[in-house]
Amino acid sequence: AFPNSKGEGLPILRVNTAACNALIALQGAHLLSFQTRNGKPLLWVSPNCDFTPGLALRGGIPVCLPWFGPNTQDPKKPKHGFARNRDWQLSDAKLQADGSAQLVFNFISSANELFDFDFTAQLTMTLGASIKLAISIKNTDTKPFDCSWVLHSYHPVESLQTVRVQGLAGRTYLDNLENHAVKTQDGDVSFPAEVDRVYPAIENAVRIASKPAIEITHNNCPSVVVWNPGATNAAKIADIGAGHEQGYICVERGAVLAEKWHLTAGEAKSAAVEIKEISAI
Ligand code: TA6
Repeated sequence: AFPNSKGEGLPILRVNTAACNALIALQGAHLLSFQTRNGKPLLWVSPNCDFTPGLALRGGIPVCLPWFGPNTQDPKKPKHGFARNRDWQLSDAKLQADGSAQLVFNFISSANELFDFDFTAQLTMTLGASIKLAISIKNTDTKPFDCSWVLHSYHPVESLQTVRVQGLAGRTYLDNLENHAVKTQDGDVSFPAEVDRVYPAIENAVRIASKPAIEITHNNCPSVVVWNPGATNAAKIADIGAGHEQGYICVERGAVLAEKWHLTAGEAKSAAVEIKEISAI
């Protein structure tokens, strides 16, 4: 368990194989760290992350669902849904023939005051030469619902001044800092100040040009979200803290805003992301 300042512990699974090392919190099926044997860490966790059970963890890959961002119907509901704050069940863990570890996590949610529908979610992590996350969400209710979600990954960067996100140049984005104003991305994404953007309809891979250099590929995740809070906001966010915005950027894949999923009664949809270290770009 990872203790917090009050000595309360959050249960953590440790994966140690010939291929990689990883840490996973059962809360949220939350991959906190990942590194191949000869590679660099691909995920960032805040030095001020609060490991109090039930609180969102700052870093790694939070799974945000059944909605992304503020709840559009009720701003009093928690941001990014509630799956990241609750325990998931580990239903299977095995070593595969290629040496990768595969873990399957399930989340079963009954209609509640936050979301009035029964649903289940499954996250399959395959950890070997890369991080592979496969997610499926099933409507187990008798009524249809809409849901939005992201795999909200935090990646370490060598320098916030020089890092670039490639694969989005010329694309349209919604600027969360200007009430979703529609803009066009001029060149690769850079981080001179706070950045909080949703790029819809991105089929291609995106790459983080830094050390490590990282490539993120996907299947069925149309939206890309890019976020860094900038210096002023980071200082105000307790579990980030002054200066720590320099250490990471979030490059997230999922289905948000107009690209949210509509699930009819009994329907399931799935998607996948692969995150891997690539040679310097
Ligand atoms: O994905 C970007 C974002 O929605 C930003 O607006 C930013 O606030 C971030 O997520 C973190 O949200 P959190 O609720 O984890 O503090």
